[in-house]
Amino acid sequence: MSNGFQRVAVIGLGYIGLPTAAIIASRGIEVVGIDVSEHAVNTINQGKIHIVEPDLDMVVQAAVTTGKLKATLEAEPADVFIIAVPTPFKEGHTPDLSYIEAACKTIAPVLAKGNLVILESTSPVGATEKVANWLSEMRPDLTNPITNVNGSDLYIAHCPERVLPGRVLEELVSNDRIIGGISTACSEKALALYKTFVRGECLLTNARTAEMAKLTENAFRDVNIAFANELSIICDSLKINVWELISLANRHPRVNILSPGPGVGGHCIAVDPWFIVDSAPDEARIIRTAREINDGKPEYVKRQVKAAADEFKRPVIGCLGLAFKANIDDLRESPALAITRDLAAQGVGEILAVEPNIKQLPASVTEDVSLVSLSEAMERCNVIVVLVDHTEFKSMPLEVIKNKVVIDTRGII
Ligand code: SAJ
Repeated sequence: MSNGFQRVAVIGLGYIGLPTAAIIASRGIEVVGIDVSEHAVNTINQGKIHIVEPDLDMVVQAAVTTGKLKATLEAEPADVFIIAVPTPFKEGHTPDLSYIEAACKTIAPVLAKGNLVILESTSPVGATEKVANWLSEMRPDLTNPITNVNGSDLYIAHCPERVLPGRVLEELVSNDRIIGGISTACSEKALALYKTFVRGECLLTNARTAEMAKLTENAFRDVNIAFANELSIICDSLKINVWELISLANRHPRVNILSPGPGVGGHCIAVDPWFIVDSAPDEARIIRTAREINDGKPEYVKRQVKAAADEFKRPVIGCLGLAFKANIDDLRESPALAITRDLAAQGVGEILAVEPNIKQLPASVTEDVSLVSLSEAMERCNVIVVLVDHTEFKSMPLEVIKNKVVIDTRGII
């Protein structure tokens, strides 16, 4: 079912853009993926993938082999342009929209009357209107939906992605989607596109509400993780096992406490709440505090490791996991990576990192950290810090950790 869309362009072939491109291609629509990375473009055109995501390799390979998906460095005309580029923050936690602006510059020359432009990148409130204004400046010949509510040449909408890394292919299809058009006509046009591959419900609203909904979802999770992280520190000082405590409290029918950890990582939950704080600095008090609590957790873990290492003449510390969460290779904004790097930089001991999902250490940690197998780390270390609950670590036999000091930030041991 193509709903009249012949060709879709996806700008940004990362964790969201590539799976989205591949799924749309799998529905028989021609998809062109545009990326600034030559490596990504070449890899995809060989039917391979440059990121780790379960089953994505098969879907991409099938889409490329059938000729429905190709990747390019330059924009080409299409009916729909889906922008799926990163929105990090700059100094002072203010949103950096430069990748979105660059994506607009890339597509502007090939835009035509009737095109639909969808912003999927997580964005601060007002960003979709900015896209409409930028495109208007870049292509004054095409009328935009802000100033032409009753009919414009371009249709522009925000449809935030909500998929969980590790379950992207499933959630892309099954999750409900929020579609916020600049005008109702924009929402309806975008709805027709999502209907081609989304089985979940598509809920229509305006662009600003859609932007805020996405930020709210991640801020909700951040606040709840902050609660768990704060509890873990309180429990340490009161000599209570926080994992036991949480499992007991969660037996209450209306209590559902999340899991403490070494801090919150990734490019979403650790970033998006700041966009709300930036838009409403005086009002967003819990949201800001939650960010500060979660950002403070790595310092707390480092102090624990240092105290444990001080008990040994030649401390060898096994850092289990570098990714920002279990069973992925994504090291972006990873507290585990930051803790490992800082422990090495502070000379706390010899640092052995175990990360089964990567083949080499990122440049930021190569000095004084060795990437080793789990068995080598277990043979040599006297302090273990569990930073990520990867499956490989969960099945570790208990005798290998006998006589070692264990700091388990994930509660797997
Ligand atoms: N974490 C905890 N304790 C928990 C849950 C998570 O410490 O109980 C940590 C994880 O270890 C990780 C971080 O939080 O470091 C974030 O992990 P996550 O699995 O909660 O979420 P993400 O960042 O992988 O994906 C989130 C999802 N948002 C929500 O669940 C509300 C996903 O649906 C979004 O699409 C994604 O952000 C995004 O792209 O915004």
